[in-house]
Amino acid sequence: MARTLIINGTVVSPTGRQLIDVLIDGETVVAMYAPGQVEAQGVTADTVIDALGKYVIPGGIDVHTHMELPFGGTNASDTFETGSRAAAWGGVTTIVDFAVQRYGENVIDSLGEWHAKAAGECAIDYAFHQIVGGIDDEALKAMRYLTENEGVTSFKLFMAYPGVFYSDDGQILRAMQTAGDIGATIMMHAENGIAIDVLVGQAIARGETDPKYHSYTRPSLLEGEATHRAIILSQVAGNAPLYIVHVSASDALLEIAAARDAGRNVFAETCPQYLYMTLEETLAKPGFEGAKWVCSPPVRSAHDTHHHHADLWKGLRTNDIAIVSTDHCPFCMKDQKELGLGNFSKIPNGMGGVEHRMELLYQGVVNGELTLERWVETCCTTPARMFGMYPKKGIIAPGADADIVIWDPATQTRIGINDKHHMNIDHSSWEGYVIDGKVETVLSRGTVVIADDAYVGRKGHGQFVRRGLSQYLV
Ligand code: DUC
Ligand code: ZN
Ligand code: ZN
Repeated sequence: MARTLIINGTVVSPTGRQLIDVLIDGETVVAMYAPGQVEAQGVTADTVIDALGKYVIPGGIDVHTHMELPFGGTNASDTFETGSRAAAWGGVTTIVDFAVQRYGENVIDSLGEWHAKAAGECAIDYAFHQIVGGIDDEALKAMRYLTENEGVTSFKLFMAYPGVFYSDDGQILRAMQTAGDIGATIMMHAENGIAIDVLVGQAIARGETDPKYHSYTRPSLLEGEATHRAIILSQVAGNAPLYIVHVSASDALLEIAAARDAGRNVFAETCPQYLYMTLEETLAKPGFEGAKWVCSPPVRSAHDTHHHHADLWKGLRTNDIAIVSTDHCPFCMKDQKELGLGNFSKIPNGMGGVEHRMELLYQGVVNGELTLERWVETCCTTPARMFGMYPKKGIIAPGADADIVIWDPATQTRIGINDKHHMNIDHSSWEGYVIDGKVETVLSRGTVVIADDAYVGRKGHGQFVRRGLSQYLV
């Protein structure tokens, strides 16, 4: 098997940084050497990568992507092929995507459908969560089956989107009771969709149809309320593991922090759009341009009583928010977002970001919001532990998969449709952002997939990862 040595780099983990050389044999990290030991011990390799002046970090893990998601009468524009390749360009070596069961469909069949979409297509490794859009006796049995047999141990429910993915409180409680019983994690989209639909109907009736009304009709109070309700239901279900996805607002974070202070099994993620973007600079752009940023929960206003950005960064530092994912769910403006011309509620919800999460969060390090170690922890290591993939994924250590990113802190990355942009979307939500630092080289299970500003990977290299239970539960 081919041996690769990465020399002279600074290896970063959640607990520190160290000058250390890394030896890979085939797909696996097999040894790590203090400076001078490679020469002293006569270690040789087929390929030597010099990482002098660079950070050597575990491959990024994005635990929230929606490749090809059917939504709003169309499908997310990245396939597993294009989306996983864009992820590799962004220093991501594992994605966890969502298989979708809608009301009336069979859960196990729907997982099979998602396997068929992804198999043989991916540039990097992939795993699945399961969306359960119709909780009934059969679906509850399937949750148990998937957890025990299929390496799918987390289930997303929606308190939003009535008539599409929505579960009522009784269904949520039953799913949480099952999850608590089998040790699985419930991932919750926490927005009060019933109340939101009333506000949306009233806005449309008043002629308020522009994209910005998407955010005005989904107030942060209704994210806070749903988050509170989800937390209480998980408590009633015996402290069932609960992971709040895509937290966008201080209102929700306050509920999560209180639950965690009380010792509950409550965890949370946020996404770069909620750390950087404001309603005024995105959705409220003139005409229909704001449609590019229609996602749910929405990007929040800079004029809210809460300072959402500052609170979310703080939540990341205090671990009330454990993970940064992207909710990557891209739609082109042409023919897709355009479905909502004249009616914001028909704009497919979602934006693309799988390529830029590592970059945008590294900018948080440069800006003094996070330490280098916390960057690695929130983007690489905790995702692996939260979703049962550690220590195979999420860390550079002997025995781990050789999923490794070499990061150049001395170069900049310009994001934009004519700059760095490899996702299958006709625009970039991050157009014009200039980031300090750059993904230089990416290895997926020992194979170089990005080097010298080129994709050198292969469709089908990525393998399905069977996951265990969350490693944060006692
Ligand atoms: N939010 C989005 O913006 N898109 C897809 C699903 C979701 O919850
Ligand atoms: Zn969601
Ligand atoms: Zn999502």
